[in-house]
Amino acid sequence: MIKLQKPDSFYDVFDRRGPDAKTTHYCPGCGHGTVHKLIAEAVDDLGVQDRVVLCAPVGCSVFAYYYFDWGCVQAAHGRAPAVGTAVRRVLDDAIVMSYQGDGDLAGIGLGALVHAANRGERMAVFFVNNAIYGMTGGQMAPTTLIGQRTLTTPEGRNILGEGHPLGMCEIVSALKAPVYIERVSLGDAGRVMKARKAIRKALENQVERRGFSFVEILSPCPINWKMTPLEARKWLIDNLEPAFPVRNFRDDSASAPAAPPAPARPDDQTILDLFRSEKGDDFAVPARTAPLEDQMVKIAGFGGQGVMSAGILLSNCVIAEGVHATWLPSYGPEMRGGTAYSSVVVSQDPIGSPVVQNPNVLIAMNGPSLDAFEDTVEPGGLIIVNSSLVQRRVKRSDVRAVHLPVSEIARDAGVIQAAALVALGVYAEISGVIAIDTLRKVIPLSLKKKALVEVNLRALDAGIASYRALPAGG
Ligand SMILES: Cc1ncc(C[n+]2csc(CCOP(=O)(O)OP(=O)(O)O)c2C)c(N)n1
Ligand code: SF4
Repeated sequence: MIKLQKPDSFYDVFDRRGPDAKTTHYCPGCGHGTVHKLIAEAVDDLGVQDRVVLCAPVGCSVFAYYYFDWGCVQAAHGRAPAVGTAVRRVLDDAIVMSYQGDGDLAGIGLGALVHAANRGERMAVFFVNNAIYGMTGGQMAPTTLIGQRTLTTPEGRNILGEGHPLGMCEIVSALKAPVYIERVSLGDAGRVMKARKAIRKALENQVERRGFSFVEILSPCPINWKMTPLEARKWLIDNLEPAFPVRNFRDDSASAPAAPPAPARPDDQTILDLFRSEKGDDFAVPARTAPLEDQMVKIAGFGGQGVMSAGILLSNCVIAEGVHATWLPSYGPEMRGGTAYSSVVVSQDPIGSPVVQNPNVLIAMNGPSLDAFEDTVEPGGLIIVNSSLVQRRVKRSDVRAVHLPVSEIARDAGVIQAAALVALGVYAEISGVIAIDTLRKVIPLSLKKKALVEVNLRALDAGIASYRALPAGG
């Protein structure tokens, strides 16, 4: 049934920035609005609005989330299929779709698209092909036609310099996994009705848990084609359609097997029990009872200082005490001697993101780390500085700074590689984030070489003793 009214899947008001922006931001005659409407109507009809997660692109449709009243994730340029893959893996029941332009999908994001298609990710990809980079003002796109004039091909696209237009349905058709592949057009009302059907089919496949669907929609960009909306529709039919034939490329929807439901994910208690049982029957640490403020920890230094293993150790201790933790490693691009840091988030509530942008705890194991991250620390936060290698003091006056020669302490204890562990012990001592006793129990389980247990524990104790011996305030 065709409804001549706003789909429920659209917000009532497109409340973008400020009081004045309450309408669509698309140019007159743009195809994006039409495609939005077709998708919103299909979702309404299928009754799945509450389950939709749309991975929005970079391009003119970057503001998709201002229009659609459902879950939206903004992906980096071209990476919507990769983000969709992640969403799919954690939300088994979601209706996952990506919405992408030609620069986004066929240019910068070609790899992400091809691999998602090749894996047969259970998602619907809506590819809006207007043969130009719309948002940035009309540069050549991978799908720009031979001879088509754009900002970057003022004489027209030339095969010799710029190659041939990429047929994305043709490329996706070369892969075995995709279930449904169709190219449609917005050239006139009849064509829009066919586009409507294809979009619906791709979403039905989602509802029925059937694989990867790809719908390419030839769409006008009057402003960058330098035409009126009517001229643009005609040009689309006369020029785009011959280069990109409108047709079905594959429809295995009826025969493709429906994905079985993913196994139920274990609850937090089960994960904790598993963790404890993996560590051995006699492993037990007291569960944490005192409330804990969220900790956003960055342990930064260079390779060989133990910044990664200190982060893992912290996370393991926290989990052993029954609290949530995430650990995220980050390595500099250098082969050797580059910066490396681990980010650890600790919270009594489930953690949404492992990224630590503004730590409330920074352990700076060398000078470049302090230089890079001192200003990012939250006011009132804690900075522990390895004064063996950092020549200067912390400049900030709105944070607590503790300067301790942790490399020397570790070396004197007999294990220079435990420098970050020494700093971690000091952090635990200052903050109470984990019990020192928990650290002492988890360290032996974390070390592959049992001969190193004793020296590591000695380094830990020496660090805590040095901290206690500091004048008040560190
Ligand atoms: C990493 C990165 N590179 C480049 C850009 C600039 N940029 C923004 S939109 C765009 C092209 C979008 O074109 P298309 O995907 O065809 O979508 P349309 O705007 O035509 O809908 C580019 C290159 C960016 N935002 N990020
Ligand atoms: S520039 Fe083109 S694609 Fe972008 S909103 Fe305008 S008409 Fe649409």
